[in-house]
Amino acid sequence: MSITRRTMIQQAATALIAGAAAGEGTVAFADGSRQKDPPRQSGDIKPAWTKPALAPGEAGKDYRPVVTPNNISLPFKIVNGVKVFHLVAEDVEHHLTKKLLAKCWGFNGHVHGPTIEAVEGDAIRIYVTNNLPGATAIHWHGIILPNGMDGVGGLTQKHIKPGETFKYEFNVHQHGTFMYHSHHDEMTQMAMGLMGLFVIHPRNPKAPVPDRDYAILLSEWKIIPGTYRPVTTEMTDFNMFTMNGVSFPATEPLLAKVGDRVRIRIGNLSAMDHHPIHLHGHAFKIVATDGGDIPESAQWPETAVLVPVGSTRTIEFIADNPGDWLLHCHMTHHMMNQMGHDVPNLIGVDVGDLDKKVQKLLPEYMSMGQTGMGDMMDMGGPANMAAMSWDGPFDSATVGGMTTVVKVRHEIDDMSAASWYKHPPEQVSKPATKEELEADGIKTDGNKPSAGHEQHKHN
Ligand SMILES: [Cu+2]
Repeated sequence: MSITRRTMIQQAATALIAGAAAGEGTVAFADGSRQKDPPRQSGDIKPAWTKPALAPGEAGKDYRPVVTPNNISLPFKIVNGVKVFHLVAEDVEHHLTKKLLAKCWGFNGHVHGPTIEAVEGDAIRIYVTNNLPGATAIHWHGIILPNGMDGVGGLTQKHIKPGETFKYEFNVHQHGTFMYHSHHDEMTQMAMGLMGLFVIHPRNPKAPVPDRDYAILLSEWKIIPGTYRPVTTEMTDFNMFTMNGVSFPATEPLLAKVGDRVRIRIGNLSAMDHHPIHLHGHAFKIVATDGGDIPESAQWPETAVLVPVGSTRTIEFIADNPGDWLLHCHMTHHMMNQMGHDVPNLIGVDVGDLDKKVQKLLPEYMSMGQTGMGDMMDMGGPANMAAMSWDGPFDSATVGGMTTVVKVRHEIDDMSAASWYKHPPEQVSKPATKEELEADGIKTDGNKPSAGHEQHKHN
């Protein structure tokens, strides 16, 4: 008997009716066969937040506070066993670098907002006051909580209008690195800086507790040199890339003593870019995401961790290599500050007396980039602009943007953050002497060593 579409539908309908008649727990198929429901989770299915809260976790006893470079942790009060926080969304004038001031939106005078710290089992109450010119709503990213506390403007709550204060209440029964950010007019409000980190410490840690615990939030901005307002409609051409709201060299270094277990929590709330964050001088393991801990058997060694937009990655390593080690986004355009963008490519171009001619009309004109961007240095430009280079301990340096330095030392003191690593002299790369070159059989042509092969001849 040939099965037509009609008979199939009829059979399916009959099967469904039969299935329904047979009661729940049966799945019926079009051919009339029936199968038992796959086994389900048994017992009472409830999300973690329904568990009763524990006594508020205490710093020093239940957890070691996290360090958020260039920012602080949000203070709180304990009222009847509940940790009470108060975030105020407001205008904040904020320096992305020493020379670049921006008119942003932040929380409690900071860009981004201070880090909220809690302990697994804590009962939390967060008041959010809106002192912005427009409505907002604040979402607790990655935290398992009642739906009406999720902070999505319009979907799970009314907007927090200017002047209003809303109350969010939930128990946290998870640990890890999470975030908070505006979830109303997201494109505008997140581009203006309305975001922060939310760290929940484990109540009874199973993994080793780190000696150094740092938290970094990545973001990206478009700020036209000479102006103060972030361009919130930008989709692709961002020109400032920040860690905790600042670009190198304004980023505070991460200190570690030789032998320390170092944890670095990295969240990314950039508008459009995932960032591969690379650490020099050490290999690390990715131990957690904002979804939870990664079992040790599933961790593998890395030197760069891709932190996608809207996620966190936590890395750990033992600091065993003294020095000043860069920690930076490996996208080269994300290691630049403002002026590295939109410059015409003049590499190898002889501009001759072009500058003199143009300067008759535009006295401050200067050609840039004939040997790359490194020669642009700090050549002035409009007021309120991030510098291109800075004075390093050896030479002027061009790294900027989404960059910081992990300073690993045998001893840490008050000067460690401000001072550069003192290298054993024999361990620093320096110009090779004629004798050294000759001893290793490297031919030199005057001052220019040759690689020892014939130059390719081009017609
Ligand atoms: Cu990047």
